[in-house]
Amino acid sequence: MTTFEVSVEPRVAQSLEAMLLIRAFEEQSAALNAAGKSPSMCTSVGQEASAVGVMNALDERDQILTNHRSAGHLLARGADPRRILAEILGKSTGYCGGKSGSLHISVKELGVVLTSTIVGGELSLAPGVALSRQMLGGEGIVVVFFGDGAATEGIFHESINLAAVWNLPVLYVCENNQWQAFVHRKETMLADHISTWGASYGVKSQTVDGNDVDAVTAAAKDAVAYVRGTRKPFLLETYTYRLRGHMEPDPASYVDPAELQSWKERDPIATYEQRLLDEHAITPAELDAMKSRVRARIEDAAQFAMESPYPSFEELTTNVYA
Ligand SMILES: Cc1ncc(C[n+]2csc(CCOP(=O)(O)OP(=O)(O)O)c2C)c(N)n1
Repeated sequence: MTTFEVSVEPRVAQSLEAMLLIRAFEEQSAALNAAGKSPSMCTSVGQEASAVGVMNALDERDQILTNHRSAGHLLARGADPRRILAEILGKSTGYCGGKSGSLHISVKELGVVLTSTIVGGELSLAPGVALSRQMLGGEGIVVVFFGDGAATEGIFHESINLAAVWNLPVLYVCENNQWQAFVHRKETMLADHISTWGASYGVKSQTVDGNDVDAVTAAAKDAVAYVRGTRKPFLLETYTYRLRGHMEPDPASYVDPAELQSWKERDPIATYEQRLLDEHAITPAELDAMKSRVRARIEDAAQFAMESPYPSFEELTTNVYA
């Protein structure tokens, strides 16, 4: 876990530093791609409060399934930015030995079962992972992250219905970032909130401001307590916005500039920084120190990933299934 040298309240410091780390990591990944030094990846810029707030509510007993925008989830869970970046670059020091890249990464020791690049794939697996947890005993729950696009697929409805009928401890976290690759959410669904769909399956649901890390933390803590206590599913929608294109590089020329600007004004990091400064929960000097520390970690991660070797030819057929 990260330790904090600043004197601010630990949870506040942890949330802010984790969001800064994710943003810096994603911008570094995008810069490496723009420089031709990295394959493409999907970033989660703008969605940091959702990742950090939900992870704030989990503990080591819990398991996570995530989607193609997973780096933020992994970092918020405490994964090492060096090893995620190395994985994206296909290096042997990555979490999966360079074989997964950004789209299939898993981190067993942190309970991250998988990243699914098949939209909705994580939803098809979540009830099964939860069922195995139930049968093995224990109090761990399963958290599955998916987008609004995945929610419009049939598999979301099958997954949550099964979890409801079988009483499976799954926290469904829909990160409604308004975009589904190059298609706006409004073109594929009439409802504004995916959480309204939970009632159809008898599942308790809530929408939370996904750009407010404290609000997400509070809502996720309530949801986790419910799932852990009742062993029933819960649907939490974090209402947020994808501030970069779908993938790198993507100039996102299809995005309405006015809409983008309105969400930039609600940037989860800038607004949180300002709130903490206004409340004197952090000083400008502490904030600067935090940012320097994050920058140093990301520069170190980039150097580590770039200098790491590719897997050897002998490793080609190890740890893979066919
Ligand atoms: C089954 C499937 N269909 C299509 C794609 C191509 N694709 C990748 S990401 C994506 C958009 C998914 O939208 P959403 O679930 O809202 O997630 P977001 O990208 O907004 O985070 C699509 C269509 C895919 N990977 N898998």
